[in-house]
Amino acid sequence: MTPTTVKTAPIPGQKPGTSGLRKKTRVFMEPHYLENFIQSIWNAIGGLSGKTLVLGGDGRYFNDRAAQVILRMAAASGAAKVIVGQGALLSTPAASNLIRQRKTDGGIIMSASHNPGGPDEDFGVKFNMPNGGPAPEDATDRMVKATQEITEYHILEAQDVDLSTLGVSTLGEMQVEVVDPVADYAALMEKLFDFNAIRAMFKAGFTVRFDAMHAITGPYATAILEETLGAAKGSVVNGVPSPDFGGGHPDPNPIWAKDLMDVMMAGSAPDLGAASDGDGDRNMIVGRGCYVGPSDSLAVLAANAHLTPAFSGGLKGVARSMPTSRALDRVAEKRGLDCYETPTGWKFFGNLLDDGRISLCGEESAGTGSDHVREKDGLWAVLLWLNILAVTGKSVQQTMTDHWAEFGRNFYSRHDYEAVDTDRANAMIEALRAKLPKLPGTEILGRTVESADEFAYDDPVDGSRSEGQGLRVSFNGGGRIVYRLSGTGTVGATLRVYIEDASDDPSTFLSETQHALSEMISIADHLAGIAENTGRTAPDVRT
Ligand code: VG1
Ligand code: CO
Repeated sequence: MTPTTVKTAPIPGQKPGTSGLRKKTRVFMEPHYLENFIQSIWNAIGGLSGKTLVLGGDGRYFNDRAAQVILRMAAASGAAKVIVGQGALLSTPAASNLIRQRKTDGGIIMSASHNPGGPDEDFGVKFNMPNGGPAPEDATDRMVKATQEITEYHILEAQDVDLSTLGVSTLGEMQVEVVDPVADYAALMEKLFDFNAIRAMFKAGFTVRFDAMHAITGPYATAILEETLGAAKGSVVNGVPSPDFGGGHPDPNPIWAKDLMDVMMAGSAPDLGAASDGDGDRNMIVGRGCYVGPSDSLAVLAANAHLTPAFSGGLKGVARSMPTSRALDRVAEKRGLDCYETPTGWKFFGNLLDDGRISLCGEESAGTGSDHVREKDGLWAVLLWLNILAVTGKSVQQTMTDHWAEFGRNFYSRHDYEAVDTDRANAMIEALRAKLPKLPGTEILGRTVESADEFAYDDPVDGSRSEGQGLRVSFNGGGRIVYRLSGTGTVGATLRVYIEDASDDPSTFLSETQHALSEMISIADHLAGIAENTGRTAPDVRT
């Protein structure tokens, strides 16, 4: 087995977005496409000689083939060892945990997360750093530069490695260790939460329905919820990962997890419903007859985390991505916690977590996490909810009602316009950007603009600056609209409009969200001219 060197040339567009490089699967399967990007990662991190990596993915179509290519390329570039999840599977948080537990030099996660999978859908690759977190911008910038300069890549000519059997084998000079994808992660969860209290709650009749959406969390949720904690058999549904996620979008929101929503809104609903996404880092929480928006979930977790062993000493501080609702800020203020506002994408939380400034953070897109790993973590969030409910004995609905009574409510919704013509979307954002300086003090459909700007972030730990992170317009009284273009889509542009309005009037707390936001929704359209500019009269997805 000798390494071969293959001549290649740069392929345009190999630029990681919000979370790794995502493209159509067929693009990834084109000659040299995957190889160029993987070699560029090696080149950007100073080579692989003597290094140890973690490798795994969410099991989507091409996951198994890509894993074999990546292993042969790691061996050809002198890696000492690659630790692979059995079957080349690892959820994103489990991969982050393995990188940390085994103190590796980083890892490759094969996933396009909530994007659908299959030969005509999406694939993705991302590199995580030795801290277990997504590569920050300076590292991805180096990768992009490497993709533009690449002339050759190195690969071993060899048969496939058997990834179905646990244990150590060799590929050329490199060790390949196949590990149980669930074991280390499950052990970590047991350390963080009061499993006895959750077990007792299930024993007393508490019911849960966890929809794994045919994606990676199935095996994790079955092992932890059913086999360890004693939730009834069948509590985990759609629990076997499939390469095309059963033909659906593995995106845990009321649209794509509609089956779960229907069950939870029916009379005989379980006490807690939850769902996770393609790679297991997102979570949706829904109580009996009560959907919990991700921003509210984050705020509830921040307010109650101290009830669980993981946070018994209290939280160090909290953080949210900029478009996430300010419900978290209300909790932080009342509890005297520092609250940071970062750009969209988990990579921006890494420094705050590493520096010990925060211990809990999240995004409106159903991502919640803590310092236990350096990724958002879907099942962890569900376990945190379960632990809190086991301590308080409250229902989800009661938890929400009490939370709003104590902190007030921020109504919140994200409206997505998918596969919009890229030029039109860019033109709309540009026109709005030009308008921002003149907005403060003006009145739009009865609301006065307090401030308007384009968000830029100065990382307080390493001083790096990230510009162009979304246009935001805030109104007197706590209303806010944020506009940004998605960095994870693979077709045209996806316009995300984040709409928020604050209320301290208890008589409004149980209002329906879209209704409560109707004024702000009209303002959002009026201000940016969404209908004229995109040709769409309604969003494709409302979360
Ligand atoms: C989206 C979400 C963002 C999240 C990112 C990756 O990005 O808005 O909050 O961090 O997906 O999540 P964008 O650029 O499309 O808005 V995942 O679960 O897809 O890795
Ligand atoms: Co994800």
